[in-house]
Amino acid sequence: MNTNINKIHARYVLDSRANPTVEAEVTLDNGSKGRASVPSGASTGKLEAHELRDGDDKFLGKGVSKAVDKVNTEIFELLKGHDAGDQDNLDKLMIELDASTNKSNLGANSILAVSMACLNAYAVATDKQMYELVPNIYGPPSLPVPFMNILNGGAHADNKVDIQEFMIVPHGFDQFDHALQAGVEIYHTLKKLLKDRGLATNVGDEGGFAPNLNSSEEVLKIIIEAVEKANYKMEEQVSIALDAASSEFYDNGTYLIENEKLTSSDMVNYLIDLTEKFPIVSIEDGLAEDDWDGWNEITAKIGNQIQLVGDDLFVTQSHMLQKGIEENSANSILIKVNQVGSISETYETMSLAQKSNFTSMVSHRSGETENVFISHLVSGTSSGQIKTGAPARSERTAKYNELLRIGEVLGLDNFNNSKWNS
Ligand code: 2PG
Ligand code: MG
Repeated sequence: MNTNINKIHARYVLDSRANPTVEAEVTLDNGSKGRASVPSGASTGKLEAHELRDGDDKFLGKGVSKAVDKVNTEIFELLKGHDAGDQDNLDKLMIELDASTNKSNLGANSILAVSMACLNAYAVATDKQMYELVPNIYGPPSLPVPFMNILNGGAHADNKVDIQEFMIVPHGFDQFDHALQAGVEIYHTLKKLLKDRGLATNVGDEGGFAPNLNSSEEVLKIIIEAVEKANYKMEEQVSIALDAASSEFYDNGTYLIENEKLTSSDMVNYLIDLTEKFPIVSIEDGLAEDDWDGWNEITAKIGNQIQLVGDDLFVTQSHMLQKGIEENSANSILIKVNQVGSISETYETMSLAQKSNFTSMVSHRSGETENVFISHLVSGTSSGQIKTGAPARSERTAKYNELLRIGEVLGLDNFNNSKWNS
């Protein structure tokens, strides 16, 4: 079968925050078509691959017409006639044409849209699901434990909560869909609890509630109440994870959290204290991207019990992860395809993580589309962990719904939860 690229066409579409983003459509010689659109972050790491935006007066500077043009001209000319099944080659050609260190010439948004659309087209052509084309980095395909962000703060909400994401981790279930159901029931129970207390039930960018609570402890207490009221057992069935996104409140060696100024060591102790008081199993970006000493300190102190996930710290890039491995700065990496900007580099980073005994949590961005590639990425690599927001807002549920569909093939009981169940 001829799966060479015949046509690539890009357009702008809108993401979940009313900003334009790039969508690419790839047509192969045999007529098969694939399509993909790219997400966009708000609390971005400094070293993320470059997102090419127009910066003019349209869309408040956020237009992507330059990125769309790059796909329709330079990238199409480059990839025309190449086999859509050779992902490494396609990505390598685009990276070479870009020739910058952070994809600033073509834009990571242009490159990634094409990279994912080619995989999608090849899956259509070969009558496969995308997860079947993804390398089995951590093991044979499986369904992940969902890290469901049910309460939003930080840059994702207009409230006073400093920690960006409070996630429930429904791990103590025999099937993925039962875990999802628990997450949904807890979400609704939390909504009712907030309402009963006269607190706002409007939601943040990732679908979690964004009430005006004053401290992380207050948030954690109400989440535990919701879990128990929904008739689930804390720890045995459901645990808690955080994304502090602390680069957002770190300046000049100081963390400004809950109206207090903390040194790096104070911040480490603040987090350790939270893990001692609450059933927290995973903390992402507890320390800021520039605070490597803080990362090393927290990993030395609690890295053997708590998953410490580097997001802004590693920006999904293997050379940054390598530094973290050498310095023992974390034990897990967040995987966001647009932080690195191509599928094959994402695989490379995840393979390095796997070889180094780091876990990988596959992640959405706060600005999302209906694209479901990450559901296939997490299932195919068998990384066992996905965070893709609350079980609300269609751009979030699209990912959970795709996992339900994948589960019909893999078996919904093919649930990769053993890490969390003692
Ligand atoms: C994060 C993400 C996704 P953003 O910090 O982990 O939850 O947020 O996409 O805004 O970087
Ligand atoms: Mg993060």
